[in-house]
Amino acid sequence: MAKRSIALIGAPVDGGAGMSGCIMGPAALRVANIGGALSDLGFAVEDWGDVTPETVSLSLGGQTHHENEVAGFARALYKNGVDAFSKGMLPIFLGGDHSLSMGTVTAAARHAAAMGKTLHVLWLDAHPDFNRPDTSHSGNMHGMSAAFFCGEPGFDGILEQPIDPVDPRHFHVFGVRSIDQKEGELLRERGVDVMDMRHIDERGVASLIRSVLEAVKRDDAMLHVSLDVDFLDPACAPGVGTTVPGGATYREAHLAMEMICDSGLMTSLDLVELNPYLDERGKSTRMLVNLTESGFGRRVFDRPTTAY
Ligand code: NNH
Ligand code: MN
Ligand code: MN
Ligand code: MN
Repeated sequence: MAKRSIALIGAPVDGGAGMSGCIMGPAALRVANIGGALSDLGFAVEDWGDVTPETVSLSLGGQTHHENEVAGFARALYKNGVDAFSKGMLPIFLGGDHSLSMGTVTAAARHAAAMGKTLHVLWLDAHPDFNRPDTSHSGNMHGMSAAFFCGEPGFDGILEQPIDPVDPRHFHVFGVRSIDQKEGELLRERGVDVMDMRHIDERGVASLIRSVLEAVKRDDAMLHVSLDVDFLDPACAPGVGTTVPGGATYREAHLAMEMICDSGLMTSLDLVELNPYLDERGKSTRMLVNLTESGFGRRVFDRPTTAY
């Protein structure tokens, strides 16, 4: 398979999270040389720098926080994302809190629709981020991004144009262990593919990830992967504002990324919620770079057939 060019797109947004610090995420990932790591794996890498958020004035009502900052970044990311896809590139979005997926996933969905395809989203996260403004307890928009791109109501004016909603059955949530009550009801009503930690413990990473990749392949769809640092166990990635115990281990997370790589199906990636202020000597930043390398072909030892 020909290697696609990669566009690194920085998104230093942190108004969507409950605490600040993700604004330093893109800088930390560059300090850890994410671009060089991908070049070493044989990719042509362009760093597009950090996007400039647009100026937005809207109110979602309720107690939603920082909707203008979040919408400003979402609009800029949407445009940059569509641009990268139309150039045939694979964008990697360097976050920034998880609200940035409001722009990145909608861009992928727009490109998929323009190509007559559908989009699947694999959400590696302790949380499903499926709250709406009217179900959220916190008002934090990083907990709402998936509800937005799946077409739930209550988000008017985030983007200027109508979105191409992701089919909730094509939204695969992997590794969750913290779900708010109304959020859980909504996930069930909409038929979201929820794989919680118990599923992973009982069936293992390989069989679950394989089923996701098979669905993507069956649909001849695009695949957006969104990697939230809190997917990982706090022991291997403490640099995040919302650590939840019982997360994916180093080995589990690598296996997921290796299988995604082998499938050749991933068309875009978010690296989100990294908070360097909370990190321990760059540990979480390096972990994210390391997982990205696995997602783009780093191998311990090449095997003749694909694992997937
Ligand atoms: N569900 C909570 C909320 O909506 C927490 C979301 N926090 C995250 N999501 N870190 O990944 O506020
Ligand atoms: Mn998240
Ligand atoms: Mn999370
Ligand atoms: Mn399908």
